[in-house]
Amino acid sequence: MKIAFVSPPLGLAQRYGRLAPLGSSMPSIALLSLAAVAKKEGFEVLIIPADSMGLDRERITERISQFQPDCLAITSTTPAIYEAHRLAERVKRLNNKITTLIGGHHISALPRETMRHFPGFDIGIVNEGELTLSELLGRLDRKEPIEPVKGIVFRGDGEIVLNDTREFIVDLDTLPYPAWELLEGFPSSYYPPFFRFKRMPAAAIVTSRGCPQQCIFCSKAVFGNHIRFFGAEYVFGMMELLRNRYGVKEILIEDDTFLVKKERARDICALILKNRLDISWSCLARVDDAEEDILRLMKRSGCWQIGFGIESGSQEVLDLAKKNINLADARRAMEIARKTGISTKGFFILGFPNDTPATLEDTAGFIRESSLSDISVSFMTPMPGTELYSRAGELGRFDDNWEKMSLLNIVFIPKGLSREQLKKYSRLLVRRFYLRPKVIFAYILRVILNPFACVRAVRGLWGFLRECR
Ligand code: B12
Ligand code: SF4
Repeated sequence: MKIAFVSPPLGLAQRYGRLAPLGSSMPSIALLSLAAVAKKEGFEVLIIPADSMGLDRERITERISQFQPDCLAITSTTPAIYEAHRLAERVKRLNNKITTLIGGHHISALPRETMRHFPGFDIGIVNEGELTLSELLGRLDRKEPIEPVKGIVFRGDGEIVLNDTREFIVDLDTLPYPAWELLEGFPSSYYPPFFRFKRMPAAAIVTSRGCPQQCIFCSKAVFGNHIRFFGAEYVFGMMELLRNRYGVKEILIEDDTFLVKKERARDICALILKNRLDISWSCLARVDDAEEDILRLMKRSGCWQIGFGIESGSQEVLDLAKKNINLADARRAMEIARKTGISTKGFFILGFPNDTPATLEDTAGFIRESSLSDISVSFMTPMPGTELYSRAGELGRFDDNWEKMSLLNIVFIPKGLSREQLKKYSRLLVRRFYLRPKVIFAYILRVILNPFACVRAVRGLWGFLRECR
């Protein structure tokens, strides 16, 4: 049996708006992991990372008609779900016998609604995918009924059937490494977001799944409320393979929060140092996990940037969002990073349910006084799979339009604010942070030292200036 794994053609402009030249074209980690499992099971596999390769529906269908798969396996977030469905319908028109599978955060958050809304999907895979996919493909291949497969949603006799949830994988190290060997043009054809790399080529990995925190704006649909880890040896093995076989020099660790288990992080750094693996890397962490000794070790092993989800400069806002951090922790984490020579990127959100002009001023003030090297500002988006999704209508004006939920559009306006105010503060924050001599100088220096960033910097500058207006 042949399976084509595809990410929907959600272009950079749809994801990043005017800042498209600064966006990311990294291939989906989910598809790489799932394709590796299908390949191990003996299936013939093709990966089409359409969003990363900038392919439109027509060019994807061309590739699909050449490959002639039995199954089309699509991954999708919420904003990509309409594109995912357009693709599924198009492929069905091409050959009605192709079984279309859909997995990822959106179907996991809203299994029945999604199947009802999108008739072009035959089977939805809910939550973690590898074990379910492997059982499902086996059954489809042997032409056995799929009804007993846990973790799927499908069309029964005129009704949508949602099966029992599948248990999570107990030992993540039993999974094969992501199937980078199946990616056309890997690694040189794929690039990370602007300034999330020091060197090229780059690759993204995950070294854990899930997060034990309960922030009301973060989707828990796939990995639930707990965290599981790949072992340090497994993680180092992936890094070594990327460096030695593919020449990757930059690794983006895309875990929700890399430093939860510090002993493991220490072991990973120790393995990099012991084996003198020449890589630069970055990760995301919670501010309350930042400690000086581990950050020093990370720096020595090649870590140059940590992204912190600080979200707001108002403690009341953080408390209502169940972020479970305080602003003193955030300041302390930035100070430790500065001392250890690791650059920091802060993620902020505007439009929390209790945000007001005063709390947005607090956020602007916090950012301006911080030692952050970079920021990312987005609008509060109550995504399916988050606690906020079901309550958003009571807490403000909520446009439950999945296609618009890219974090760049305003879909939620809390009671204390207006759309104009949110837009105004978004521009103000960015302007106040970036249009400062020290930040401009640091950016010019980074572009000069980073030739890969030059062209994108020039192309992105115009969009950036229009964003600031
Ligand atoms: C890394 C990352 C990115 C990277 C992606 C890099 C890459 N190409 O992989 C970048 C920065 C580009 C990105 C962009 C966006 N992201 Co993002 N991202 C993540 C993050 C942190 C990790 C994703 C990941 O790789 N996980 C590891 C893999 C293995 O897990 P997975 O993707 O869930 O896949 C598993 C299952 O879902 C399932 N599965 C998935 N697809 C399929 C398909 C089939 C056929 C099957 C059988 C199973 C299956 O099996 C997989 C393995 O178990 C998650 C948070 C998280 N913890 O998941 C957010 C997350 C996925 N992103 C999110 C969002 C909102 C976005 C953006 C809209 C934001 C933006 N404007 O930039 C865009 C949308 C991009 C798109 N094309 O749709 C939300 C999605 C919420 C939702 N309801 O959809 C998340 C969950 C963050 C959050 N906590 O709220 N993102
Ligand atoms: S926002 Fe960060 S800390 Fe909060 S639940 Fe999501 S990953 Fe965990």
